[in-house]
Formats: sequence, C-alpha cells, structure tokens
Amino acid sequence: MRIDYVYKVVVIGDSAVGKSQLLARFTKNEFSFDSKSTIGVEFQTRTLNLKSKVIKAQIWDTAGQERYRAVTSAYYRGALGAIVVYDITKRQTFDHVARWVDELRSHADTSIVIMLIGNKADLEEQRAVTTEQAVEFAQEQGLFFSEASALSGNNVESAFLKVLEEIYSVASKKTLDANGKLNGHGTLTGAKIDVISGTDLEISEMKTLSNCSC
Ligand SMILES: Nc1nc2c(ncn2[C@@H]2O[C@H](COP(=O)(O)OP(=O)(O)OP(=O)(O)O)[C@@H](O)[C@H]2O)c(=O)[nH]1
Ligand SMILES: [Mg+2]
Repeated sequence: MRIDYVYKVVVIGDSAVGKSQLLARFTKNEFSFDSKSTIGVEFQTRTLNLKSKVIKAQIWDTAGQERYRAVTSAYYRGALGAIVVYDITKRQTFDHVARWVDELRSHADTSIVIMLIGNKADLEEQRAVTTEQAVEFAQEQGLFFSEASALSGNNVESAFLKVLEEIYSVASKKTLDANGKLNGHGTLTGAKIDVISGTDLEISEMKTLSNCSC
C-alpha cells in the first residue's frame, strides 16, 4: 500500500495510567485488564486515511517507571506528536503531568503537537481530578485535552485522530527534507486549546469491548 507520511507519536505518563491500553485500543481495538508494565520501548502502527493522504501512525510506548525506561533522547527523536496520560482516579499522576510536559519540551521538537489525556474516565465514582482542573492546566500549557477510557473506548479514537490531524496541519506548513527531517522554523504559537467533551461515556459498551477473561 502507498504510504504518504509516517507520523511518530510518543505516549508518556506515570506507570499504570493506561498508556499501553490506550495504544492497544487505538491500534487494535483491544483492551486487557491484566496488562503488564511496559519494559523498554515498544511501538504499534495503524495506517489510516487523512485528508486524502495515507498516514501511517507509529505510536511509541515506554514504561512510566523510571527504572524500566530506555534512553530518553532516542525515544523523543523525530516525534511529531505526544500524548501525555494521567489517571483521573489518581491525583498524583495528574500532579506529575507538568514534569512530563517539561521533559517533552526539553527533548522534543518545539512544534510537537501535545495532547493531554485523562484516562479511566469510566471510573467516574473514583474520580480524583476534576475536568475543570485539567482543562485549566491544558489551557495554561497550550495542550489539547480530552478525557477518555481505554476500557470503554470512549474518546480514544477522537483524541488520537486530533493529534494526527494537527500534525498534518503543522507539517503541511513545513517542508520535509529527503531524510524526513523537519526543515524550517515554523512553530505552533499561542495557547491553542480544543477540549473534546468527555461527558458522553457509553458505559454499556464496556463489556462487549473488553477482553476480560474473568
Ligand atoms: N478501568 C480502567 N482501567 C484501565 C483503563 N486503561 C487501563 N486500565 C488498567 O490499568 C492498568 C494499567 O494499564 P497499562 O496500560 O498497562 O498502564 P501503563 O501506563 O502502560 O503502565 P506502564 O507500562 O507501567 O508505564 C491495567 O490493569 C489496565 O487494565 C481504563 O480506561 N479504565
Ligand atoms: Mg505500559
């Protein structure tokens, strides 16, 4: 198949927030309750059509736990998009988001597209981070934001697609050299914010979509 562009997107955030499961949901429409902690670096791909181009999304996943992480600079190299994940039921994982964004800003291209995802939105009764708090943080930092659930699948597709579409619009303003390296100095400026609503969770889909073996 003809591929027009390969977009590298990195997923980061604390351990157990659901990074690997968001990836599994987006690339394979799968979910597992007994997900093992990631060790080192893995990536999954999904090829899709975007604005009449064929885009191969190469989504990289690494361990949230420091001791299992691979070399940081290699992980971020060439990334056009980043998804920073926290768990809406674990306050600490949200408090650490600022650190993850700092790491991103010091290692990645300045025009990288960043999406903040509050995962596990299916666990509304255990919520420890309000949507408003996250929206405020995202606005301050100029990040896109969405709550989502890898388990139900809610908002996962839309959040990943938003990142890919935004990369497309940023990249189309630049030229790519023969090595695929970005040329030019165009950067995304301003606090662009686009909040995808997380209120229409379809809890009823949870059972049919999950791969629970219990
Ligand atoms: N209820 C619920 N559980 C989830 C969701 N996403 C992931 N989980 C569960 O959370 C646990 C951790 O998920 P992982 O995807 O392995 O977490 P991770 O962020 O990749 O963790 P590391 O690889 O250690 O950094 C697993 O038990 C998942 O089944 C979700 O949307 N809702
Ligand atoms: Mg993982």
